[in-house]
Amino acid sequence: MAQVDFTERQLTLKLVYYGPPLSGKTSNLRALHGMVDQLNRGRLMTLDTRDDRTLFFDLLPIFFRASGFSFRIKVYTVPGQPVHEATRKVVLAGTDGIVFVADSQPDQREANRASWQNLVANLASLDLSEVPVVVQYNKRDLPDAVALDQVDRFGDPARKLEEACAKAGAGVVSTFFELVARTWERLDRDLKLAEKLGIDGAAFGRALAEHVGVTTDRIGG
Ligand SMILES: Nc1nc2c(ncn2[C@@H]2O[C@H](COP(=O)(O)OP(=O)(O)O)[C@@H](O)[C@H]2O)c(=O)[nH]1
Ligand SMILES: [Mg+2]
Repeated sequence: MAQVDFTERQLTLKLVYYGPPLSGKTSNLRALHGMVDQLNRGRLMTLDTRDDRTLFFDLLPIFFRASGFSFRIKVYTVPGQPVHEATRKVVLAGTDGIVFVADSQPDQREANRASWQNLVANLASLDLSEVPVVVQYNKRDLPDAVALDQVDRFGDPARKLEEACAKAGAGVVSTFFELVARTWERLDRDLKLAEKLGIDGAAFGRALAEHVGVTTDRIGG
């Protein structure tokens, strides 16, 4: 759960990008890093092996001030390979919100499904089943991408889906803001953030948007 420090007037959120191997989690973080003002971000830490797969995790810290409060958002990715189960659990612990990056390619359906089931099981075991999950279908640029009305909605036919071409940066910021909004909503319900911090979700989103390039985020443009 988010850490609120009233003495230091500081709130720290932890967000995690989850999904099967090579779906584009690190690409999301790279694109996001490129769209955050330099003054408001820390170093993007990525740790890739030679075959392009994340070995441990990536971390992008974002920070900004609003209403006399310091906000820190720590954005992580997990390694997707089944063998890295222990790392995934450690990264997932205490998370406030999740983006599930699914791969749009038809041959990745099973990998998406396996990773989703792994996420659901890990959230249950960490007592995090109430944490908001935003589903992003990435690699929409590929010619064989499964049509959006035919993709897996992971058990919820009404589930809202985000579309992205993370490699080109499209859809990355809108996914991130959807996650931030849903995370705030949920924390506000449980921690009465707006009341305690004197800033509501909309104002929080606006303050964040001043430092993250919303205008550069257009699918196909
Ligand atoms: N065509 C296409 N390839 C992508 C896209 N996003 C990521 N990739 C590629 O998919 C591979 C895996 O991406 P990466 O971000 O490392 O995936 P991760 O394992 O989930 O962190 C890389 O070769 C990326 O260049 C996309 O939107 N479109
Ligand atoms: Mg990665």
